[in-house]
Formats: sequence, C-alpha cells, structure tokens
Amino acid sequence: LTLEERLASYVVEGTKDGLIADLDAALQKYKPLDIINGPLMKGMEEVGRLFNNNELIVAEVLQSAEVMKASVAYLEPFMEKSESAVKGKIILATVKGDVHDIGKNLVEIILSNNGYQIINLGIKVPPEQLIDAYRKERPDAIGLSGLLVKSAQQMIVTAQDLKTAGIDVPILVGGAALTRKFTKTRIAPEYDGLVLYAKDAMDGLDIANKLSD
Ligand code: B1M
Repeated sequence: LTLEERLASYVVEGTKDGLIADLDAALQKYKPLDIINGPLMKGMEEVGRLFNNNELIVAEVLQSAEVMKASVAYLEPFMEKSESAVKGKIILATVKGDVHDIGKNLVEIILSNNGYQIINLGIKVPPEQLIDAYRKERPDAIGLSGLLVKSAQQMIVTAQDLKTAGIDVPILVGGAALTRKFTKTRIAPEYDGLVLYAKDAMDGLDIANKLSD
C-alpha cells in the first residue's frame, strides 16, 4: 500500500498500529489539514459506505472515529496558527439528537488556531442550552453542526427558537446532511439574522473572517 492508502486504511480498519509513524511521514509531504481532508477523510467516506451496506457495526465505526480523532489530535500542533488578536467569539454545538462531533471539533481547531475564541458546547445540544450560552457569552456568531438527516430539520427548529429568544447574530451551519440550498430555503427564512452554510472547516473559517471584517 502507498502511504496515502495506509492512512485511509487505519481509519477503515480502526487500528492505530503504525499510525503515528505514517502521520510523521505524511507531514514531510503534506500540510496537516491536507492529510485530514485527503487520505483520512477518504477512509471515513469508506467507513460510511461500509456502514451503510451493513458491512460494519456501530462499535467498529466508533473505533474508526477514535483513529480519526487521534490523528487530528496528533496533527493539530503542526497546523498554522495566526498570532492575531481575538477576531471574535463563536459558540459551537452539534444539534440536539446528534452525537457526531469530529467535524465540529475540526471546525473548533481551525477557528481557534486563527484567532477566534471558541465556546464548544459539545453534542446533542438543545436550543435552550444554546440560548443560555448566548446570554452568558454574547458571542459574535453561533456555529451548528449536524450529520443526520433529522439534524437538518433540527437546525430549522433551533433557528426558530433562537429567533423567538430575540437572538439575531449570524449562524454558521455545516455537516453532511446539509446543503447550501437547504440552508437558504429552509433554515434562513426562519431566522432574523444571517444563516450561512459552510461546506467544510476551511470554508467555515473564510465565512467567519468575512463576518469579522
Ligand atoms: Co454515524 N452516521 N451514526 N456515527 N457516521 C453517518 C453520518 C451516516 C451518513 C453513515 C451512513 O449510514 N452512511 C449516517 C447518517 C444517515 C442519515 O441520517 N442520512 C449515520 C448514522 C445512521 C448513525 C447512527 C444513527 C447509527 C446507529 O446508531 N444506528 C448513529 C447516530 C447517533 C446519533 O447521532 N444520535 C451514528 C453514530 C456514529 C458513531 C458514534 C459510531 C460515529 C461518530 C463518532 C463521533 O463523531 N464522535 C459515527 C461516524 C464516525 C459516522 C461517519 C462514518 C463519519 C462521520 C465523520 O466523522 N466524518 C458518517 C458517514 C460519513 O460522513 N461518511 C456517519 C469526518 C468529519 C471530519 O466529517 O463531520 O462531515 P464531517 O465534517 C465535515 C463537514 O461536514 C464540515 O466540515 C468537516 C470537514 O472539514 N462540517 C462543518 C461539519 N460540521 C460543520 C460545522 C460548521 C462548518 C463545517 O460550522 C459550524
């Protein structure tokens, strides 16, 4: 197997034997984020495909998630960091009913490495908790992540609840079940402030930077 194929296979197999040595080798060739978005994501996509075909069980997918998390944690110190002053404060959460947090945590790393103060509320966050956190923290934006089809619906409910609470800071949304179109036609009309779709963590950073300018 090539280095890239081996990196994907650690995720698919859910094993860490040899992982760090190969991540070190990859760092000689690629930027940390390109390793994540390239071979490691490719492995995750394969995990999703196998899981969908009932060829993997949840316990196995969890092991794959562990490998992904360990890889991101190992690569994080090698990522570029801007020395800039704080550009803004952002609350991040995976919406109610959804436990997927790898993508959200990647967004946290990218934003905090680039001058944002992040309040990460974790997973399965109901609107009430977001509203409380908003009132306590007064963030410049709220970031919502969700990977399940039902999470896209939950984002609509969350936007409605935030609006009812009088909140209108920009909302950044992302995750596999969402699209730009869904964001524009289904979530944005339910909210008074901006609702912006990010296709990945770097896109999220670009949007945050545009907002803070
Ligand atoms: Co789940 N799962 N899972 N899972 N899981 C999916 C999402 C699924 C597509 C797999 C499949 O069937 N093919 C499917 C969803 C089906 C659907 O609704 N359409 C699914 C399912 C069904 C489930 C369960 C219901 C399974 C079960 O119990 N029967 C269950 C759900 C439990 C719940 O949430 N209530 C479940 C559980 C799990 C595990 C716990 C085992 C594990 C998660 C571990 C964890 O996160 N700590 C897991 C995993 C790992 C996956 C897959 C395989 C990989 C997800 C991932 O981490 N990707 C996933 C299939 C797939 O996506 N290929 C799948 C890597 C990550 C970096 O990408 O999160 O997409 P992602 O983030 C991207 C972008 O989306 C974006 O940026 C990131 C890239 O830079 N992004 C944002 C995300 N959030 C953003 C926020 C932003 C901006 C960008 O701004 C705020």
